[in-house]
Amino acid sequence: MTNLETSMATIIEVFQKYSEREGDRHKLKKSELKELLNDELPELMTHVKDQASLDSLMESLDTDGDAECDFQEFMTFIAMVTVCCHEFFVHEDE
Ligand SMILES: [Ca+2]
Ligand SMILES: [Ca+2]
Repeated sequence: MTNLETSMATIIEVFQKYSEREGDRHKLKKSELKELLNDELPELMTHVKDQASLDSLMESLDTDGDAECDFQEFMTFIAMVTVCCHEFFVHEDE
């Protein structure tokens, strides 16, 4: 597989690893989302310290309002975070 293909497969794998822990196997409930962020994005989680920040993050990700984060909602989040990372590197070069 190419690097990009591997990256896409990895994102799916990571999502599933957490989404299948409880309740709906294909969606992240808030506690699963929290575990995913803690374990996989610890750097980002230093900015989401309290429950209120996690609540509002979940709320902003949950566009269909079912109180869970499905794969599409998760991808929107990953895309957003990745774009922010990219911008950081773009400005680094200036
Ligand atoms: Ca789940
Ligand atoms: Ca949702």
